[in-house]
Order: sequence, then C-alpha cells, then structure tokens
Amino acid sequence: MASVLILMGSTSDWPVMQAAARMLDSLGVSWEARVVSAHRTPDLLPTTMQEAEQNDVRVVIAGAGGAAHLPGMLAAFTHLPVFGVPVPSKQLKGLDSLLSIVQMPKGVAVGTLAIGEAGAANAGLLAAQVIATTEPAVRDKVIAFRATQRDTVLTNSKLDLD
Ligand code: RP5
Repeated sequence: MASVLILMGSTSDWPVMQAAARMLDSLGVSWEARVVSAHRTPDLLPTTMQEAEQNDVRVVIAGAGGAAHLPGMLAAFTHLPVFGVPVPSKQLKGLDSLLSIVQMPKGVAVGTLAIGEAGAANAGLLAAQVIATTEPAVRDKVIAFRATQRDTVLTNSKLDLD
C-alpha cells in the first residue's frame, strides 16, 4: 500500500478529496484512495485499518459529509494518525460535517482540517509533513513548496520588503 491512505464515505466526496491526492502528488508522497462508509459499509472499517497497519501506511486521511463519523470511527480502530476532512453537505454546507469530526471525546484523536477543498489540500500537506520527519526527500519538497508559495505572494503583491 501507499504511504497515505485516503478514505472517503462516498464517491461523491472525491471532487473535494482529490485535492489531498493532488497535494501528495506534488510533494512526492504515494497515496491510495478508497471509499469506505461508516454507515453503509461499517464492516470495512476495522479490516481496512488492520490492512493499513500491516502494510506500513503512515497517515490516514478521511473525508466525509453530513453526519461525518467516518474519521472518528477509523481513529478508534487504529493507532495511525487520522486527519479528518469535513466535506460540504447539501443542506448545511459542511458545518454539520465539521462538528461531527472535530468534537472528539478525550482519548481518541482526529486532526480536523477546514471544510472542503482547502481542508483536503491541507490534509495532504500535513500528511506529507508527518512523513517528512523521517524522509528527507519529502522534507525538501515541503520546504520548496513553502518557498514557492512565499515567492508567489511577493510577486503577485509587488511588495518590496527590503
Ligand atoms: C457521507 O454522506 C459521504 O461522506 C457523503 O459526503 C455524504 C453523501 O453521500 P452520497 O449520498 O452522495 O453517497 O456518507
């Protein structure tokens, strides 16, 4: 398996969650994406986490919308770090997803990102930063990404900081 396992509750989450995959691609981190649903395929949650642990996955990214209990449930089945992405929902625009993911009881941790595409991209970035602590090639790409981002801001705003 890849270094990062991207899980989501439905194929309808992919347009948002692919931002995580794109970020990981840009930082040279391998990923695999699958659909597992906390309420439609609950039996797949423990087996998927067991498989991830046995195959040296480093980080799990989990996106879900609405009553988004997927990241918390996955975190309950593994010691691997789980980053949750609240996917925008039709009725409540993802605020429901955010609250479902962020307010974990003490003792089971989910790192919760922002709602939507920014959160998915940052989940990829954060996963890469975790992997960068032990992989110099990824660390160098993260540092280069941040430098490019800084240069872009300065170029676009035409500021002279000297
Ligand atoms: C959640 O329900 C999924 O994560 C998705 O965000 C939401 C809607 O799923 P679909 O009805 O589009 O499959 O489980």
